[in-house]
Amino acid sequence: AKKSVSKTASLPKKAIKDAIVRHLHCSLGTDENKADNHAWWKATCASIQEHVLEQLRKTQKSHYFNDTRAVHYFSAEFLMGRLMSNNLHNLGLFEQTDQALKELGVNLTDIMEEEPDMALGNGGLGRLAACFIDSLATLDMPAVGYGLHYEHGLFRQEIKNGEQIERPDSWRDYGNPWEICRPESIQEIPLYGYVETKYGENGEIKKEWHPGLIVKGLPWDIPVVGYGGKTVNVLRLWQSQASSYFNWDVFNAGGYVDAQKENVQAETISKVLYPNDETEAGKELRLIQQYFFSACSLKDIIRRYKRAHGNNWSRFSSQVVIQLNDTHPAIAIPELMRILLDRAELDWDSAWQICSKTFAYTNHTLLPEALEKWPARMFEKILPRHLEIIYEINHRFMVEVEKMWPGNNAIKQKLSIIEEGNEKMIRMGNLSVIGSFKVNGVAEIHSSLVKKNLFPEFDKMWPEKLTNVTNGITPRRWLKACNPKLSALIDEKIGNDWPLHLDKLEQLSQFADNTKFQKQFMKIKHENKVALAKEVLVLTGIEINPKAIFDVQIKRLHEYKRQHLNLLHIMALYRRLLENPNYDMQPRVFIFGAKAAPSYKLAKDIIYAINQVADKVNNDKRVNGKIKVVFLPNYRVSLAEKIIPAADISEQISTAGLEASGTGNMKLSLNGALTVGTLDGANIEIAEEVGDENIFIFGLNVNEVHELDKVGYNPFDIYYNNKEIKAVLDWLETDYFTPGKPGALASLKRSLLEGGDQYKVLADFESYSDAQQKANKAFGDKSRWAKMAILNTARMGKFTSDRAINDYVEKIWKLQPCTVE
Ligand code: DL6
Repeated sequence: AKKSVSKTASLPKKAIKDAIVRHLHCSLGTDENKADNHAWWKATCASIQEHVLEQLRKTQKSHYFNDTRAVHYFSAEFLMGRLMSNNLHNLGLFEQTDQALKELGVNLTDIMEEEPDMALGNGGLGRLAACFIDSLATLDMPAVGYGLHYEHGLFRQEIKNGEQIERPDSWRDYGNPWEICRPESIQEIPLYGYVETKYGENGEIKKEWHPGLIVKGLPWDIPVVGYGGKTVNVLRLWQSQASSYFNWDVFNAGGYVDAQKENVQAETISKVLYPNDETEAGKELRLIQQYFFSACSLKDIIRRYKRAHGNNWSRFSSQVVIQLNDTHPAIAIPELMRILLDRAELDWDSAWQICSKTFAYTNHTLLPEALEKWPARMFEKILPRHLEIIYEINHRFMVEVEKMWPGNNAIKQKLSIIEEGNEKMIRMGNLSVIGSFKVNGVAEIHSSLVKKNLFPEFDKMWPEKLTNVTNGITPRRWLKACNPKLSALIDEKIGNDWPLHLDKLEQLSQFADNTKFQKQFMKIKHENKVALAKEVLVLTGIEINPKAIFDVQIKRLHEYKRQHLNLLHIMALYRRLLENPNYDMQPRVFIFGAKAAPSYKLAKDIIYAINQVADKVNNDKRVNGKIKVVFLPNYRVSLAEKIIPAADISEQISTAGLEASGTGNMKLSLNGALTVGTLDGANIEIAEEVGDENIFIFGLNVNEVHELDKVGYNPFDIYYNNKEIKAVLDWLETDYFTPGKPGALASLKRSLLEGGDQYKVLADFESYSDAQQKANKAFGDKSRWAKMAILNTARMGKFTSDRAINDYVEKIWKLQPCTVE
C-alpha cells in the first residue's frame, strides 16, 4: 500500500450541494422545503453514488484490459452495516459533504441515522468478509465478493420484560440507494431431479442431470469503495426468483394460488439469513441457499473467463482463485467439477487438476457443532449429480489415504468425506480440505489447533496446505469514521496516512507519557462516553455516569464466549457492596450487546438473567451508583460504532481454545480500551503487541483446559469450596432478581453444576475476579490508565485488515494490484 490519501476531496462544496439538490428534485421529486431526513439521505447517497459508479466503470475497464487474476470471495454472509459514512470517508468527501449539507440546513450525522444496517450476516465471519472487501479495494486488488441478497437480514432484537424477542429485519423496505440490479447477468440454477447415465460413441460414460426445478439468480451489485476512492470493486449478491414468473395456464384454469406456488418456492431461497451462529442448521433450505449462491457465482465467473479465454480451460486456475469463507460455499467444489466434466467434457484428472488449484478454504471455528454435515439423502434429493461427484472425489482420495496408511481403516473413516453411521452424512470440512490448495485458520493459536486437533492427518498428507492468516479489521470504519475526534488528534500528531499504514500508529508511543497528550486522549474518550451515555438513556431509559469505567462485552451470545462469567462477577461485586458499603471499587458501568440464536435456549436465558440483574442492581440505592448494568437491545454494526469509541474495558473472556480469533477485541483495543481477556484467539497476539503490562490476562490457557478435561473437571468441587461462587449461584435460584418467580434463573446454575460447566466458567472465576481487581486499581491511577490506553491504540498496527489481505495475497492468492486512474 504505497498509495497516498487521494483527494476526490478537490471537489468543490458547491458541486456537492448542487448534486444533492438536483437529486432531491430530479430523482426524488421533492424539494428543500418538503424534504425530510430520509429524502436528504437518499439524495446525498445518490450524489455520492455518481462518483462511485464512475470509478466502478474505470475499475472494471482496467481489470478487463489487464486481464487480471482475481480473487472471488464466496461468503454466505457479509455484515456490511451502513455505507454512507464509509463511502464518504473512502472517497475523501466527508468534510465537504458535511459542510455542503450544513449550508443547506441539514445535519449529516442526523441523516446518516436514516440508513438501515445491511445486516446480512451473523457476526464474526460476516463482518470479517466486509472488512476484507474494504481492504481488497483499498489495496487495488482485483476482487469480487459473492453472496446472497437476503430479503431479511439478521433479526431485529427487542427486549420485552427482560427477554429477547425476534422481529424481522426489513433493511430494503424503502429501497437501497447503493445497489444496482443487473438483470443482464441473470443465471439459471438447476435443483432436484435425476441423473441419466448415457454412453458415448466409444462406449464412454456420460452423465446428464435432468433437474426438477430451475430457479433464477438475479444479481445485485453493491460497489465497494477503496480508501482513496480509486478502485471500486463489487459485492455481487444473488436474489432468487422463479424462472417463469407466473404460470398463466394454471391461472387461467382457475388455479389462482397454484399459479404462484413455484414463485413462492423459488423466492424463499433468498428470503432470510439463518440466524444460527456457530451451530449447524440442518435445514434443506440452507443447503439450497448455499448451492444457489455458489452456483450463480461460478457461472458468473465462468462467463467472464470465457469472454477473455473462450473454451480454453488451461488458464482458469491461473486467472481465478476462489476463497471459501468457511464451509458454507464448499458445494462450489463439486459444482465446478460437474461443469468441467458434464458441460466442458473434460476427463476427471484434467477437471480435478483445475478444480483443486482454484479453491482455498478458511476455517473459522473448532466447535464440533458448527462443523457442517449434510445427510447424503438430502443431497440425493436436491443435488443428485453432486452426490455422485462427491463419492468419486472420496473414492480417489481414499486410494491416496491407503497409500499413506496401508490397511488403516480408522484413519480412512476419519478422513472420509462420508461419515457412516445411522445416517450417512457428507462432511463439508473434509470436502473443503481435500478440494482446496490452501486451508487457513484465523489466528496463530487457532491455526495451530486446526493442524493439531482438527485436521492432523491432512496436515501430514499435505504439510504445506494448512497455514495461518490472522484476522484484521478495517481502520477506516473502526477508527477514522467511528471515532472522528481521536482520528483528528492522531492526524495532528503523526500525519493523516495512518488509515493506510496502520503501523504508523506506533509513533504515538512517544507521547504515551506526555501529560498533555494523555489529557487530550482521555478528554476525547470522555466525550465519546458522554455521547454513548445519551444514547443509552434514549435506548434504555438508564442513566449512566460517564466518569465510571465503561466495561463492554459486545458479541454474539454463546456459552463459550461466557457472558455469564461476566454476569456472575457483577453479582459477586454487588454482594461485596451489600456486605460492605465501603467496598473499594471505581464506579463501573457494565455494557452488554448480544443477540442469541432464536433456538438457543440457554443463551436466551443468559440475556434474561443479565436484564433481571440489571434491573435489581440499577435500582438498589445501597449500590450508590457504583455498579450499573446495561443491556443494549439490537446489537449491530452501527451500534458497535457508537459503543467502541467509548469503551474503557474490553471483555474478551472466552474459554481458551474456543474463540477462533475474535475481531471485536481488535476494534476495542484500537480505540484505546484495555482488554480483560483469556489466552485465546487473537487475544494472544494482541498481548504480544501491547505488552503484558497493558492488558489484563487471566484464566486457564489451552493446555490447562485440555489437562483439566483429561483429569476430570468437577465444578461441584469449586462450588463447595468457594463461598462467594456458592452464594452467587444459589442466589440465582431465589426470586431475588425475579420477584414472584423463584427459579426463573436456575437454568444457569444447572448448566454450571449438573451440566458439567463445559466452558469452565467456575474454573476461571477467581482468576477473572483478580484480573478485574487489577483493572479497577489501574483505572484509579489516571495517568497510568491513559498511558496504557494510548499504547493499546499505538500498537494495533498488525491488526489492520490490509495486513491480513496482504498475507492472503502473498501466501494464498498470489495477486497483483491493478491500479485505476
Ligand atoms: O474469523 C472471523 C470470526 C472469528 O473472529 C471468531 O472468533 C469466530 O467465532 C467466527 N466464526 C463464525 C462462525 N463460524 N462458523 N461457522 O462467525 O469467525
